[in-house]
Amino acid sequence: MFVDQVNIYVKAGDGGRGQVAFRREKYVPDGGPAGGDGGHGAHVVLEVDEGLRTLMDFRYKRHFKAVQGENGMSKGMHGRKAEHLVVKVPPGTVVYDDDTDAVIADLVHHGQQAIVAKGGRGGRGNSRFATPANPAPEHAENGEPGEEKYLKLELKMLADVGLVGFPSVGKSTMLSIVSAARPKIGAYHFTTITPNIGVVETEDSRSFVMADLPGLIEGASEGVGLGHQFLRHVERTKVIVHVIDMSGMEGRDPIDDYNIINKELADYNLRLTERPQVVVANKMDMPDAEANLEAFKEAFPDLEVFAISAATRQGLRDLLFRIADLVDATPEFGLEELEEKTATPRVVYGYEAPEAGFTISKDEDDCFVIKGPRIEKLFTMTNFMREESIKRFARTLRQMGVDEELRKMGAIDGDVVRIRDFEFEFIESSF
Ligand SMILES: Nc1nc2c(ncn2[C@@H]2O[C@H](COP(=O)(O)OP(=O)(O)OP(=O)(O)O)[C@@H](O)[C@H]2O)c(=O)[nH]1
Ligand SMILES: [Mg+2]
Repeated sequence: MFVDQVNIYVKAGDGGRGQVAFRREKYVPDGGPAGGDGGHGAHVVLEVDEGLRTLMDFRYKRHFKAVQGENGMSKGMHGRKAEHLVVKVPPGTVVYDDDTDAVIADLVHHGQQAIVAKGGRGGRGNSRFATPANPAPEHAENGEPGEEKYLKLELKMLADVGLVGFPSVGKSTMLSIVSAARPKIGAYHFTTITPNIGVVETEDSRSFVMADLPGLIEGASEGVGLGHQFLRHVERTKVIVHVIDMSGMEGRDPIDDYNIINKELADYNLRLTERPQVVVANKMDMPDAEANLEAFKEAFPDLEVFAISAATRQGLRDLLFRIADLVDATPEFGLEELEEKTATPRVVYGYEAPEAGFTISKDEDDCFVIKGPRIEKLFTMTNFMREESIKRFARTLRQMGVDEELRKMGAIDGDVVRIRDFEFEFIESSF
């Protein structure tokens, strides 16, 4: 198992602004309020797409912003609500709130969705604020801001592709040049003891997960050279890439190598031979490689062989295309086991009302600073261009006990009070 991880930022759409408007009809002298509500802002939604295998796409795009709700209009027309932003993730993606480390969603099945940032409610238009005492209010709300979050996406991956072959044929070297993985490479046998894994991306933007499995030797299927443990890894892959050292530099014949490894795979589990296999002739930069390849092709005339050099990076492009084709075309093996181990499907639709509490502190410049989620939200939803909305805002603060608290802290007329980047004067019992 290997964990792929990315950090992203999501911002849901703000709600649209509510409208202040009045009816102007021919025979109605003083029309009532007719400002419509703003539309709701769009959510950011993550959705499982079983066609995705990795979190590769998020390396290039990490910011996701959903659109705002439409503003309310006159004649009682509400703004349209915005279309949700759906972001596709591979099955098995676990979503964390990066600030708290809490799990927000555990996405397993195709089509499963989780709202990771809630769109803001549309602001109410003035028709909603009419009361017998104030039948023509000049007040409307701004839209509620959409949630924003920093998320961590985590994907536990199994390899799609396993690099199989004798020790020192260049499996790890190959993995290191086609992915960001940095496995240990050595001129001695069994350099790799536990598999390394990397995400490979082809030129046509397909991606798959590849592992450099430990080297196999004759008798591996009976346990020689830790064979069982090594072969177990092969069982979990879809496609086998069989790497052969074509230079013969270690004194073995590549034809024998090919036959021996295939026999070990078959002896271990016949199902391994059902797996598509891509044959790679490596170390083609070495002097005897060309001649050995000729002989190899004569021995296996029907076999497709990809001649490459991991050292000089030759021949890799077509090889990767071929592997990607096979990964796309091959169904999963041994998925039953995998599903048992993954967490139970669970989607958490979190909603928390903003906390009513607030804090007041005194800044260096003697200004009173008010903080608190509910107050700050109220602040952003208030249109300070309108006298009536400002009064309403002040009234709500008083109801919440802000004025009293300010007074306790010694605030007097004319003192400056700040909420976010907005400053105003404290005036006792002004409203
Ligand atoms: N000349 C040449 N040497 C290579 C090439 N690919 C790998 N090597 C060398 O072969 C040796 C073994 O490479 P590794 O990538 O560690 O081989 P491995 O198959 O992962 O070996 P194990 O992990 O021990 O099974 C190293 O010294 C590499 O530098 C190649 O294309 N040409
Ligand atoms: Mg290795």
